[in-house]
Amino acid sequence: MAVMNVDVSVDAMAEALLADGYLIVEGLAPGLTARALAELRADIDAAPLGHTDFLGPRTKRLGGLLRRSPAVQELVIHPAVMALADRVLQPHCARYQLNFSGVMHLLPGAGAQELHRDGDIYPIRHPAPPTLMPVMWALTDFTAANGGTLVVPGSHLWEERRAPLPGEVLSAEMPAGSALVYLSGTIHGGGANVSDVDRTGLALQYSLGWLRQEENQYLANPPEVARHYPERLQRLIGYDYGGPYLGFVNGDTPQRLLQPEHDGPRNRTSPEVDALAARMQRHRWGNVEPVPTPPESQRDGVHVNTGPIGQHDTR
Ligand SMILES: O=C(O)CCC(=O)C(=O)O
Repeated sequence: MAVMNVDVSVDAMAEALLADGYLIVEGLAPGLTARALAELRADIDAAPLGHTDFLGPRTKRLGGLLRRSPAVQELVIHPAVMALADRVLQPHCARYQLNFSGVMHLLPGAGAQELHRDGDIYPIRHPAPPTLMPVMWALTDFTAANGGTLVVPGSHLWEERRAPLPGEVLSAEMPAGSALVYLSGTIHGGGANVSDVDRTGLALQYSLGWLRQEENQYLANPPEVARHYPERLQRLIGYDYGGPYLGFVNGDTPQRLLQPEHDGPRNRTSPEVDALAARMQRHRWGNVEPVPTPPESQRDGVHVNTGPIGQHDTR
């Protein structure tokens, strides 16, 4: 497994993450994860079990974590994670953002989750540039027996129909305080908990700032709540431009809503965001195939939808 300790340079970590599709950083923030677990404990105890096979009838889930736990707020903006997102997501956007915050708490007896790609929430075919960089923090030890996340190394580069062979699926074993970082295209899923202890994971995911967030961060953290967060966190959850002309409010930066004293220029973008956008890579959507123009004799003058229905693979 691509396991690294905190002494490894962020460049080396990012290189491994982009090559293998995942990375475990051992012992990244044990103090913070212990605090997060303590702060979330009562809410985890009260959280409902999943009502579908995918959500897991023996798995408790909890969202909207930032307002529940100051330690989670610190984990969201952990410097090593930000440095990885700078290398993985920033090349494809002007701003990256928090996409999702959630606890996945596997009780003994939880079955293995269906393997999947988190990037499939968007209609973009694989392989594709990363849209997401999910981070699974181990709030308790992750073992193969208690349901440590199952990961398929290299699957972010596979043709999308390729299914993993049993020998290609690894269990992300890591002590509490470690982080499993992976990509939108990496096949993964919760493992089966065949032990007699609970497994608690804290999923914090980041996405390109021009995409809709999976968890609605503005409703999870409305202005009266977000006003008390550090500015870095406010911007990361979306109280910022998502790119030039994306996400302004009243023709201005959302920061002015949270910080009445904000005195930047009133604008729908900013020079900084414009400069970052100028450097980002632009992609052609991989699944758009040009439809040939039909011969003149088949055109009726008004009917422009010429693509034969059923021609395209819809999975
Ligand atoms: O619980 C885990 O280890 C992974 C969960 C997951 O991938 C999901 O719920 O989408």
